[in-house]
Amino acid sequence: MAASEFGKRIGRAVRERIKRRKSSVLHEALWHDPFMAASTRAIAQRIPLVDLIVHVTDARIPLSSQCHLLRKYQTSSNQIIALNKADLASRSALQVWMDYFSEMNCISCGVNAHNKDSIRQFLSLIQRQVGKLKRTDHANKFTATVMLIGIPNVGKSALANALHQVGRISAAEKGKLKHATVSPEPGETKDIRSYKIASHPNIYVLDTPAVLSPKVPDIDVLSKLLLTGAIGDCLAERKETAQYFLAIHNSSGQYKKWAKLSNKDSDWVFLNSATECSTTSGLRMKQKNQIHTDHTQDDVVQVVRRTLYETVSSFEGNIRCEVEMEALIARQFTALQEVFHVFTESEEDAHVMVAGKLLNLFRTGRLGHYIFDNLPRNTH
Ligand SMILES: Nc1nc2c(ncn2[C@@H]2O[C@H](COP(=O)(O)OP(=O)(O)OP(=O)(O)O)[C@@H](O)[C@H]2O)c(=O)[nH]1
Ligand SMILES: [Mg+2]
Repeated sequence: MAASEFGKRIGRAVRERIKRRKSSVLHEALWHDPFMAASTRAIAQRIPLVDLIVHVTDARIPLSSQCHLLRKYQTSSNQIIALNKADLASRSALQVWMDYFSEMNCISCGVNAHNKDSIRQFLSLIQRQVGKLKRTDHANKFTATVMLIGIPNVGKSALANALHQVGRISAAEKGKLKHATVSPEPGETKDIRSYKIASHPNIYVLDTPAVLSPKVPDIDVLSKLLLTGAIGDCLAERKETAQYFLAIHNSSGQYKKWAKLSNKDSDWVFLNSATECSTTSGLRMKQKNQIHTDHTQDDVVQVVRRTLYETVSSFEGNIRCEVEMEALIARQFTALQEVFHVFTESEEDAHVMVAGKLLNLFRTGRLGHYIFDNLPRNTH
């Protein structure tokens, strides 16, 4: 498939860049630096001391985002695999992955760190698991520690904050809420910090710095880590990352659900920001009713979706062929340049800007729901 060729292409570019950096003065700074090595040692030393491990992964890449430190604990009853960012993943495919983990005797749970109900359910699961721990006598006096471990940018700190907030409120405890720093850039958290998330028994969650294996993974994994933001965009050309996304998007058929946004296929009236000012309430109602399933009313998002739909559905080439897919993507870049109002002298600069904006929309879930990993072959 053309999409996997695009993935391999960018995975190779990332690996080359890491290799080049390794032999330069800025030694390994792009992958596994001495700071990460030290924090990994600190985390590994604590693993045997904590009561429960939450292995935080990205639901869009349930395998590729696994942390090498935890492989041997996977089926242990004191580990939960949190498939975080579940809001960005395809719901039905995520259920298949949870069934897979269950067959593997692993406890897994889809979570959205930005959603209180999801966090409440996740907190209940943690409390149930803690409740099963051996110390049933003096249960109320027992204090449990839960450590969040994972690769960069999977949402460990966002989960720590959300659990702390929900847990403290439900425990009706007074006192200031603490805040872990959350950032879209990988590698934000620099130390291990504890946050109280429940009382009776007391449960503390430890937020930790990101862990990556010192061994650079294969190019398929690298490309997915890049696409989901687990490793920084500085490791590849933004344009290539966006091309990879478009190749997946065009092959996935996700664009089909945006047919209703196309002028050709419906009488839906697209309102850009200029016309919206002069709309009547009737038109507003019409728009509201017709896109009631969309969680965003953002005009630009709607035009991007429509543009993607129209460019793919009108394309007559064979998108299974890499060269033809590339031609389609080039066409999409040109169309999106207008949508994003990107006008620069150099076409290359314009494409880099388009790529940045497109990746931002994709990574915030506004261009569809995806799971990029395939289930291991011998199971399904
Ligand atoms: N859509 C969505 N975004 C999330 C979710 N959880 C975290 N994020 C976003 O993902 C980005 C990374 O979140 P962090 O909590 O900083 O991730 P981290 O694992 O602590 O990252 P490091 O400290 O760099 O290892 C931020 O932009 C968060 O807002 C989630 O469940 N859904
Ligand atoms: Mg963090």
